[in-house]
Amino acid sequence: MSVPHDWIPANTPGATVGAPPREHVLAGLRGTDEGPDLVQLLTPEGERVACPAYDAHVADVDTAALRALYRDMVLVRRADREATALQRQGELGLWVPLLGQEAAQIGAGRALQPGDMAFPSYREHGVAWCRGVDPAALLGIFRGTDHGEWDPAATGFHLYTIVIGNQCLNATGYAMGQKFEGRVGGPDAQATMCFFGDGATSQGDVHEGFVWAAVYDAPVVFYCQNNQWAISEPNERQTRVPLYRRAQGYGFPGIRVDGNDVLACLAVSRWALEECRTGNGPVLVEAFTYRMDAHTTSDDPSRYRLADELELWKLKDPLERVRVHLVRGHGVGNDFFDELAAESDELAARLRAHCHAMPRPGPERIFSHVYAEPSPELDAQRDAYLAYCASFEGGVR
Ligand SMILES: Cc1ncc(C[n+]2csc(CCOP(=O)(O)OP(=O)(O)O)c2C)c(N)n1
Ligand SMILES: [Mg+2]
Repeated sequence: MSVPHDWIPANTPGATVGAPPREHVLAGLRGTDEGPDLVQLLTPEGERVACPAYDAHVADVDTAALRALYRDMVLVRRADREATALQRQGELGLWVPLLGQEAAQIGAGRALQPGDMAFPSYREHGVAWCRGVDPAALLGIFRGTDHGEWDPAATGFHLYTIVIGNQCLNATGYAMGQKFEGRVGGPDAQATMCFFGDGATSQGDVHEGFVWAAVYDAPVVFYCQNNQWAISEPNERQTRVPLYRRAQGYGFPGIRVDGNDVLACLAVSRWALEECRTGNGPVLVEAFTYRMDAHTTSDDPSRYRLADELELWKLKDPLERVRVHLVRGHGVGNDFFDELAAESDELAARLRAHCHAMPRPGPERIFSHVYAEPSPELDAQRDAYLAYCASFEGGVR
């Protein structure tokens, strides 16, 4: 039994009564209350704590496996920082940083099995990595040369979805398909995992996905990365109860996990996916984390949040706690960290070279891959556009 917790702050003003008072705004800005039900296996100080409900789900994670999880997080962070730098240098039109959410994404991504399907939003570069999508393949979307060049069927990783919450409908539909094909229960059981943010929970699509999945027992894990902010809107403006508790109203379990603890995210995700594979889906997982950088490179978070909030979350850094645990708890020495640093440098250099070498697409490219079958109307539009481009001296590129 969890300790009763007063989730609704005293003196909460009526929803329609003007601007909220200062204390209310500050409470929202510091909306870092983890609450009594947080699942945590590794503290911010790198100490492994017992968690009877979930320990068994990571019993196989030995030193080598923990090093591999740490390596994943270091490399995706490095790819993320490199892409952010490329945007600042004008090589990408935009980038969506994942900084701070590495554990939430690697824990979930490594819990997925090859037959499972993942539906990302636009920040899931860490999950992409776990599904074997090279970070270089993400760059085209943000350089404007393609709409995502990986194969969702081959990788089990759907294309990025910018329309907030929309992928919850697609994921639920896909999970229903898995169910219709007899993929629930049995040796080749599959599940679907749907990634979305705290702000997305206010979208109708997410609600509809929840309702549909609940009443048809769809094998889908709804994985909400609560990074505390939806651009400039704090959690305070999305909900009056912790997000994981929303699941209760739909009739399925909701778990809040420390989203900066890769071991806990792995354990909870494995459990949730197994529930779905064995016919006990859906499940909601709220990974309680923090977006340490801007929403996108077009955003300036200093306009709407306090610097001390970021300082607080730096102490809970998802990479640092694993590094400390590897050194103190597993005797991992400098060689490992030095080699990893060299590997991340190589990855960054490769990404940079790839970005510079990406061919500029011709004007006809925007018309390709719109439909699986040829479309006479679209062909006519393309021809008219190409003729228009050709009417300029030297053509238009
Ligand atoms: C339907 C829709 N409405 C609005 C937007 C603009 N928009 C882009 S990101 C975003 C905030 C999403 O916040 P959250 O769900 O918490 O995800 P996060 O970006 O924090 O990962 C909004 C409103 C959009 N892309 N789609
Ligand atoms: Mg968010």
